[in-house]
Amino acid sequence: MQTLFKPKLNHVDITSKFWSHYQQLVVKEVLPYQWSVMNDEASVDISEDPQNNGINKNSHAIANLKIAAGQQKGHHYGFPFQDTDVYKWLEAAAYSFSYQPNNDLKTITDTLVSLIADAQEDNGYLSTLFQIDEPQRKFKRLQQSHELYTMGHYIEAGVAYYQVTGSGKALTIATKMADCICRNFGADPDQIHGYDGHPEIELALVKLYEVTNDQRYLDMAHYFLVERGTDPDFFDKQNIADGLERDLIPNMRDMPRTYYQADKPIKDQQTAEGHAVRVVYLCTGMASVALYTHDQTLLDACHRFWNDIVKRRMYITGNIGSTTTGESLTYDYDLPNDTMYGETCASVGMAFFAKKMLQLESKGEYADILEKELFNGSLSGMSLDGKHFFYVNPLEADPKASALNPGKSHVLTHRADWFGCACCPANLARLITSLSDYLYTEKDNTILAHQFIANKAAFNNKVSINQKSDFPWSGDVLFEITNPENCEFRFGIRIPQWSLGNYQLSINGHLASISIDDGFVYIPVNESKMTITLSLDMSVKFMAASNRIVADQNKIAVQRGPVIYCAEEADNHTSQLGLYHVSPKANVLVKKEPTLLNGVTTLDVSAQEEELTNADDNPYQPLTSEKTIPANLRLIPYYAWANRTEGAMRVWLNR
Ligand code: FUB
Ligand code: ZN
Repeated sequence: MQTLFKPKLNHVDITSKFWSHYQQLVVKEVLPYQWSVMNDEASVDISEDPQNNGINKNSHAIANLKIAAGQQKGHHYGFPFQDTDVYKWLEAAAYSFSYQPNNDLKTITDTLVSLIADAQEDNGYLSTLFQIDEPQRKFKRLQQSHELYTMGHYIEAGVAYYQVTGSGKALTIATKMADCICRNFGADPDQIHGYDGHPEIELALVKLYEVTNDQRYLDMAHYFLVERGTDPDFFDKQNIADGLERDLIPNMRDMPRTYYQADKPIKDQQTAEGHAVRVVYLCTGMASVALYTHDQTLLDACHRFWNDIVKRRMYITGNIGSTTTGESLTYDYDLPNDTMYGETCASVGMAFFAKKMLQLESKGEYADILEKELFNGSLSGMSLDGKHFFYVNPLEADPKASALNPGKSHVLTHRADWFGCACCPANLARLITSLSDYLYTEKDNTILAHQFIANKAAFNNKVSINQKSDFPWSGDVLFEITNPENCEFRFGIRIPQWSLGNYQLSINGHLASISIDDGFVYIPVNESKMTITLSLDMSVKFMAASNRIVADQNKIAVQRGPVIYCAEEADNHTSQLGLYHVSPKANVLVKKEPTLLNGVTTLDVSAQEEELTNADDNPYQPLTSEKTIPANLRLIPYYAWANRTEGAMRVWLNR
């Protein structure tokens, strides 16, 4: 194996007040908190996962590794993929060292890497459930086992840890794992002609390929993608051979093959179907592989799935997953707001997919979605204290409905301490700590600045960029480019979709008019210093949904910059937020509230409030003109809801 022990230098420092706060929050609160939960040292109330799989005793994630390593006695507890909570946490911690070196934490993570190395079998295999309790069933029930998913998450963590700290040990665990996978899977007669029920290993193997240059890892990732669905009976055959009733996760056998994106080969899959997180991880894997192999069938599938998700199956907040049944996508324009799923992991995964698509193609629409996920659908997954999390992210919720309507019991109206299936908390943490990797895309002779999150960036050609802004509250962005060697390159700045008709660009103090090319304006740079200012449209926008989306017909959502707003009971005296009617011409007062919800801009919208009918009245009466009174409807950013008194919330307001 050719290993390039060259730790990556993180060259982007986030200076944005908004995001530095979150990055520090992860270091100070989120990582220590999650570590104590995974060690079963925190006194927490663990909610069952929204699918009610009956796992909510404790985390046991570190204990599982200790048992596999022979350091402790006992059985495995938790989901087959319980190890991934630890790996995602390790990955988040690794990225945090690039902006906040922390010796105490580093001692913990080094010890953890040693524990993982001890838990790993000599042949590279590592999945604690199977090592501890089901040694005969390794790779025998891939529909449910998550073994490759689990190892994929370690590989991502190991690569990150190696890139940031230079740890050869962390990387060796990953390469041993990948070698084990390469031996066991493939087209040879004695290999398994299959893949995991949950995509993830594909994108992880490409990350490993990127740091090792080992072609086998890229080929393996490619194999998993092209093999997927070619034998639609693959999982069923394995289940029968393993013993049909011996499910590892209840109900998973009953899911349709589309749930696993394995009903037919990817090249023939026309729409994005099934479990939302599986879809977006699969897409990220496809885009990652296509970047190096230029496999047109994979690229075509990326485009099909992207369009399907973004144009027909995504909420205005960037959330995806319209139903709790199978945590899945459903059908075009089916986007109910109060029974939906919108898993945090799916939004995080969508950000991964968008980032990869940007590497493939310089199109603003990918960065628009990335931005949407960052400021809305992903961020809503965590409370302002960093210790409470949403798994499901509704656009409309009422505590009473969640408590009393079983069809809404998966919709929490407060963030939980932790989950029996704790996939989301550390997934969001790793996105936040790696945010500096999401701001620029470099290709050929072009630097694309596609996010407006303030930062200081240094590029290999000695170019540095100091991007200043108070985004997302202000749309004024300043780029100071220093180019000591007078390199010639193109600087592409995204003009966000929400500002298309109204923005101003100045270069070195002179107004500039440059036509937009697929969402970007390109500025040739060859001077040693250049200053670019961009003023984006921060006016409040009343948004309508396509009238094909039945759930949003006759409704209005409110957006300012990239931030989607919502009405919350805590500000608006009633749980009946549907009594408010908003006109698209309503006056809005935009107010900076430095002490509210850690500093937000609120919107006070003049509305009409209907009178609530008497409880004893006949509920159905001939239509009369509604009695309304003028009222003020206060809106807060969606990501910040459920941080005060528990109450109702809605994004889509009645017209
Ligand atoms: O199956 C592993 C993870 O658990 C998925 O990505 C989440 O959606 C949750 O079901
Ligand atoms: Zn999740």
